[in-house]
Amino acid sequence: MMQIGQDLVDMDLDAIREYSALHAKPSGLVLQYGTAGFRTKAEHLDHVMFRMGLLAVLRSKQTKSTIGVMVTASHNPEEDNGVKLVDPLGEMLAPSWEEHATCLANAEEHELLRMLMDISVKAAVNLHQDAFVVIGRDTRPSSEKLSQSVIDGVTVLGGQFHDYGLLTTPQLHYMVYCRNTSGQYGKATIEGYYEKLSKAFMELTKQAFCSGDEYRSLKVDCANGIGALKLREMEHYISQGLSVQLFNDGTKGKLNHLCGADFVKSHQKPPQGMEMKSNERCCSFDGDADRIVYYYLDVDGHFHLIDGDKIATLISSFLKELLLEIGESLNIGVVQTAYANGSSTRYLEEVMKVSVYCTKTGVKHLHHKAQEFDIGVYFEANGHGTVLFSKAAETKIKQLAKELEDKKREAAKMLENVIDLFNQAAGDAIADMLVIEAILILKGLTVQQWDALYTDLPNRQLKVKVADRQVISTTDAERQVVTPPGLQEAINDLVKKYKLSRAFVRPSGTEDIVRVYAEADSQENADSLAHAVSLAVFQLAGGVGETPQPGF
Ligand code: 16G
Ligand code: MG
Repeated sequence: MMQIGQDLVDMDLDAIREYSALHAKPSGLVLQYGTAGFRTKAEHLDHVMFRMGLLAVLRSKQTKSTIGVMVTASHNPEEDNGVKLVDPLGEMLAPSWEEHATCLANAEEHELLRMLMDISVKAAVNLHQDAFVVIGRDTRPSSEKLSQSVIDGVTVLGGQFHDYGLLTTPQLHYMVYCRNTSGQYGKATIEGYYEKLSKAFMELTKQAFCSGDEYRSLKVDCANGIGALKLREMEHYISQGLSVQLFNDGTKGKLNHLCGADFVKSHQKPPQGMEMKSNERCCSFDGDADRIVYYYLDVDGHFHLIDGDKIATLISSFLKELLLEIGESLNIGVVQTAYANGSSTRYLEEVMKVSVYCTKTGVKHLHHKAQEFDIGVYFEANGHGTVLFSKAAETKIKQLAKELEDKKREAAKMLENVIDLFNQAAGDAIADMLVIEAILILKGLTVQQWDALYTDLPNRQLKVKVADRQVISTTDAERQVVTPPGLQEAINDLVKKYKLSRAFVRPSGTEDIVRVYAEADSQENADSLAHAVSLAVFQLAGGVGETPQPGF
């Protein structure tokens, strides 16, 4: 204790106090390190950014590794912002450090030094260790200034840093991972990222039989965000295999406004600003390019959404075929959340015969579960996901790619390229897009054929405002309500009234609301069930404001 206290003295307490005052916390403001970091209106975040700079230094010292800090609020409105820390292997911050982050962000000015000391003691941080932090940011107008505040926090604690400036969230994860594996995984530069992904993509698709234009062109809605800048930079690396046409590239519209993956998925309609002809393959990224959904208009002008569930299905069936070809019985597991469409789960289990698991919402939960398999495919319905290969599976595949012959060898090489394409960390819209495009080209599948794998059950998502959303607690991967009493029984009774129906509710981890999900045999029934469940939430969980109305 004394020793740590002494170390802190070495750290120039006056400078910390002085800098902190320049990034003063509005007193009384309380924020949580939520599902994906801190997220709120940008004007409330200056002190949080400074303090996350401080925390990143402590985490870096503790792990003796480079730590990442990403300034973004993903699919939230342009006025919001947020910050999250990236752990040494490109993973989400460890849960115990999420708690430290919350404590540090909420400490009042006069408690800050004490809090830094507490964290250092609790986490056994060696304050004499060097620290290195890498920083990235999205295109929000507030991001540049906020990332400067992160840098202030890093430097005042004596940490060194590299500011990558504009990056997608997955690109920052990539940089962190590269730096902590001494470049073995790839070069920790933006060119390194493009080279690694495009090389794997070009190799994967070079055998493709189908090379017609319809297979090689794709329309991309970039949500007016960072994805547009980065895809434009990457375009020429992949142009021989795929031509991308960018929409909502940020030159006119507002970030995430009426566009982007979250808008398309939750409204189940095309983004504004995109010219769609029937049967053309289109996709949308979210504001920091870690989510992707596909869609198209059929000849009657009907909109068809191809969400994360169908992406997981396409990818896992491709991987299964390749494993069959090389004759290796590596186990594949598919991880979903309660939002996965019932049809997708049935198709994966009954037709494809793969094991499916359900976890709580939030990439870290899916990621954790996916690590249990040789090959863990995980996607949230909202389009956030990736494939994880265990180290053993990766080694095995790389060895087979050398040893096997003919077709088997080709299959093993393809798997090797898939490994190289998927980012090691949480999902990456660019990597996912390249894998999906490669599979469609290789299998000669049109977007309609992909869509026809199974038919989604009609579904509806609604939000309900309540006084305190924490009164709702859940179990069974959020599929059952525990409190308030009576709510689960009410949901059960409502679900019984419809065919092929299912419904659940959970407090949002990113907004001050309760989310309601319902699916049933028709859109009308899904809507009606969702509305009835919203009313039950409103009545039993302390609804505020207007009673939920039917109709959308
Ligand atoms: C965050 C999560 C996403 C999750 C969403 C749920 C990460 C990187 N992102 O965006 O995975 O689907 O939150 O939001 O974990 P909700 O709790 O408001 O429904
Ligand atoms: Mg995102």
